[in-house]
Amino acid sequence: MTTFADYSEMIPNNIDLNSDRRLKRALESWHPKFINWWKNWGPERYQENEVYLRTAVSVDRDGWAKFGHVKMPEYRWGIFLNEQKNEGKIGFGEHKGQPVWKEVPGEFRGPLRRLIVTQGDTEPASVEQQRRLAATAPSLIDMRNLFQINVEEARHLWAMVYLLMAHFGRDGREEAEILLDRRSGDPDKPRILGAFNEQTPDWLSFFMFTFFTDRDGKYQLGSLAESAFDPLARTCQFMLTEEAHHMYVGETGITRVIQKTCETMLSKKTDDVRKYGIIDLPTLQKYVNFHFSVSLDLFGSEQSTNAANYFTQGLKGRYQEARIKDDHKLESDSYAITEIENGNFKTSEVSALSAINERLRDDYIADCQRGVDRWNKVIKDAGISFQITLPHKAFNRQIGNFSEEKVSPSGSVLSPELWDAKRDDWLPNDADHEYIQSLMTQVGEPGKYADWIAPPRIGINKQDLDYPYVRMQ
Ligand code: BYC
Repeated sequence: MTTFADYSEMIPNNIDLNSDRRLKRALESWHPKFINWWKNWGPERYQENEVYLRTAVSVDRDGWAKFGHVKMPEYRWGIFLNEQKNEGKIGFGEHKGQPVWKEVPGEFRGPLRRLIVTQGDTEPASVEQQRRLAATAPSLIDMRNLFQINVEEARHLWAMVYLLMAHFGRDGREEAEILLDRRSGDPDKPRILGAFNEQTPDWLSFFMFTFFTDRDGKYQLGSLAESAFDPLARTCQFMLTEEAHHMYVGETGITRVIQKTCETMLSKKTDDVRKYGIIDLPTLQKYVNFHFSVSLDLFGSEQSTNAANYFTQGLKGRYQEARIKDDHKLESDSYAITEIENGNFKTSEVSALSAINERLRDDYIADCQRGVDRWNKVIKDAGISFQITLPHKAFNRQIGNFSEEKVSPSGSVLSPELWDAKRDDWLPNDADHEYIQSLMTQVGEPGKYADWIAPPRIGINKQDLDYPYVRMQ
């Protein structure tokens, strides 16, 4: 076990942790509980293996990505705030132009705590969802990427716990404990948001999750990164640099699956690639349908008083608020939202403030579409006529206007009976899950890959592809 001269060295930070005795004490008492959670609910096995991980030791260019082999429980989970931007002025809402808040204003304690807890809850949830995947990793580089994502999600938990402990007193310390107690998928103490109680049982689901659900993280963190509560804004700005890598793992993971599928379709001259142990494109489409629709729910209802209040109060902005050309108050603006009336889609203009969630969801959809276009280019370049499509916004929704409706992926409003009869054509069914599961076997030799996925284009941090990214003994 590595020993450190002081706690601040163990927890790399730019918050001057050593001089804040109360915060340091609170974190020191939470730390062993976190490690206990990590050992019990973090990656199953491999805790004693050395993994080639990136650690952030400072926010500057040289410090945010230090690479080296470490055992995961000895990872240095740090706490970082980005440098101040916007000259310290609030960028939107009724306090626009006023100085940002260094402390939580009394009247916004409740909603800010709620936002931070909701964000914080997703981080350990995703680690719990992914804890069994190493046993079926398609290569060592993939296993390493999984662990990198896991330690960084845990660091994001630290980031939210820091905010709770530094700014919310005893309530914050209690919330920090509860963040370790809720459990993904546990009916008695579930994680807060729907998608974080779903299973991630296989690597196709993992790549889809990191493409679609981590992208919700990008948009939600992007909105919190605008907050008038300065420590929250700057914490989220730093988290976004890590989030980008998670989405990269998802996007390139699916690209590699598509490459292998297309190669096999061409060499074997058939669409029916399952008999060769390859993932067929229609199955991939079903996984897209599932992960996209579940992730759309994470944006909340189309019209939300919570969201309107968060914006007006300056707690949560829009994605890249400063780049939007309007008054940043939205008091007299409108936004188009869609609902279903008597079996038909109907679009109407509503107050832009109430539709903040919908606008963020639309930004997210456009971003997903850009990724899907890149996947389709791989298929097209192979000369295969198949297109992956995002299902209609109303398909398979549990939250908001469409939660009581039955809509097909192409956007037809259907009777519940008809929808149920078609469900297995649109979403992964038991046989699909079983087939994908049957492909999942671990490949633990450097430079070797499972048959259903192509090798990545490049290694990590300029290392070769056959570098020992995880030391297996
Ligand atoms: N599941 O007014 P509404 C990430 C609740 S991902 C369950 O429409 P609001 C990551 C809602 O709480 C990013 N419940 O919603 C990715 C409310 O409850 P109450 C996570 C839901 O408040 C991968 C009621 O329904 N960060 O970082 O405007 C790996 C009415 O809701 C759901 C955040 O989400 C749901 N899907 O918006 C690791 C940012 N949706 O009041 C990490 C913080 C809504 O009736 N969170 N409800 O009890 C927020 O900004 C907001 O809470 C939400 C909801 C956008 C989630």
